[in-house]
Amino acid sequence: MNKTVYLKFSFVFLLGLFIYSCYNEYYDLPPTNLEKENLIPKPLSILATNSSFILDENTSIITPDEEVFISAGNFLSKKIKDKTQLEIEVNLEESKNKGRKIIINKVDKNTAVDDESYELTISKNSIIINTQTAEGAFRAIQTIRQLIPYKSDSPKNNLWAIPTGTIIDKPNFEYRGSMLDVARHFFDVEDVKKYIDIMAYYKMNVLHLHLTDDQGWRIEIKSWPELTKIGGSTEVGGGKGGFYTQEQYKEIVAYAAQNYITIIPEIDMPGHTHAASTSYPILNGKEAATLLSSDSQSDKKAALYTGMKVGFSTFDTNKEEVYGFVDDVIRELSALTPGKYIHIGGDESKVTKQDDYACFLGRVEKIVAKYGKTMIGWDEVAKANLSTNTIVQFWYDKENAKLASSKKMKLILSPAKRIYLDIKYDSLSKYGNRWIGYTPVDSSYNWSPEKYIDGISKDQILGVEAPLWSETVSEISELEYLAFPRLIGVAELGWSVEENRNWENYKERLVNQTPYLNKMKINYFPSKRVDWKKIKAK
Ligand code: TNX
Repeated sequence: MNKTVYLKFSFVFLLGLFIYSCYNEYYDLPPTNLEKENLIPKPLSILATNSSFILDENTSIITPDEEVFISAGNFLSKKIKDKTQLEIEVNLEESKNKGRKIIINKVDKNTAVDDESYELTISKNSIIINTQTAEGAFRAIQTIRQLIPYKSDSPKNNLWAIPTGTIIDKPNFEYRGSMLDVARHFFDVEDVKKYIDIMAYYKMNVLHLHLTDDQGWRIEIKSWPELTKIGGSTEVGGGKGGFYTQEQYKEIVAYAAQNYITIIPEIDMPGHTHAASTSYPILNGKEAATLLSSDSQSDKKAALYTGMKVGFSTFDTNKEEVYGFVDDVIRELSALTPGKYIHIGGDESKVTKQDDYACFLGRVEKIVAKYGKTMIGWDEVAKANLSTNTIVQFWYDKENAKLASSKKMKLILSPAKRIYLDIKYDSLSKYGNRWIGYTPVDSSYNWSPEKYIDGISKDQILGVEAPLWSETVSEISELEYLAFPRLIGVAELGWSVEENRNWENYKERLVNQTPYLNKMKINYFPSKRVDWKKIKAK
């Protein structure tokens, strides 16, 4: 062999070795198992094919040429950047022929298939989302986000291995919600947005805002300005309170919509209305009499309520002005709310006569319908004579739930015993209410909405919602302490079918949420019922 041939041979050999070692870096990753990933909520079905899709700087995202799909692609690209620092292009012409692809593929509409369902096929060279809607793509994107490890599989090459296989997924219930009580203590737009981010990550799709109560009125109503000027000026404990301007409320609605979450506003009536009646004494003649002789602003403010009792206030349901008021409020709120539901409360109206209560709700239901919306009320509304379209939110009295179902009304399940996020975990809980006992993390997860109330079958249940009443929490970190990790379990109760839910398996997946919870700076409660050291997440 002469020298040139030898040199050429060595060059080719070394080049080969170099290419092989690069490939090695790329392809010799340990086998994976998609079925064992820490996904929450658990998908309907998973089939693992045991190798890896490598996410790196050459990966790109391709979407259908429709604004909603492009936004979904941009959302994924942004979240990948936040987690890995990789800049992944969306629909860039030059990238079409190079690198691996994440493809959102719109399939033909089949009415038998849910809008939120998706099929995710991850192979070595591509990730394909098959879905009918951008909403389905958005849910699939949360699955992809959860599959990207927290640490790069090769920091040198900045690449991230995603396990291969196929996931077929759809929600167990169409309604998967949470509620924030911004009335007892006010939480600002940024706090609500953070809550929305986390809900979306776990595929929840409804955020109910409890906007009014005895202690505060939190939404600007232009035709009744004193509601926020007076009624929004304090909160439990006498803090400064606050309210959303209509612009701010719209900002929340729009942010939620980008995350495929519907906002449901609640105006609680005819009880829980002390703040409204203090702002406009006409709404309740009796309470007006208890005001100081003049009704100046400072006197009214002094008459606001900053305690934690319930059940002492009511509108005067026999006054025509009250219905004019309700009409104005529902009209303004409906115009700001694209979702189909308006919640009218209806709970704990202990000082409203039963006949007056029923008559009031019948009229309110018509007003809600007049503005094209469907009414939701807490379980007591089942006692009034309402239409079958009205939705009943079960929270306490199973008899009310049964009554509603006998009237063919649909139900949202929010059993206080299981998924009231404001209930203390145990006797050591720093915050929270305890009127119904304690709710540790396991008992919050370990129940079946499908079987919770005798005689109520799954088809009568719209879904589940976890309310968080805020009497005892005034800071977002305190609110988070109560909500997390319980809310994550509720997300699984809503999305995953009963056969796929299991506490032992769930708690392993839950501990592996800590990198996400830490990254989001969420002040979760480190319940001893879960072994937080068992973390495997890379
Ligand atoms: C009951 S739930 C209430 C709220 C309280 C909550 C405290 C419901 C419809 N009414 O007014 O804040 O308990 O857990």
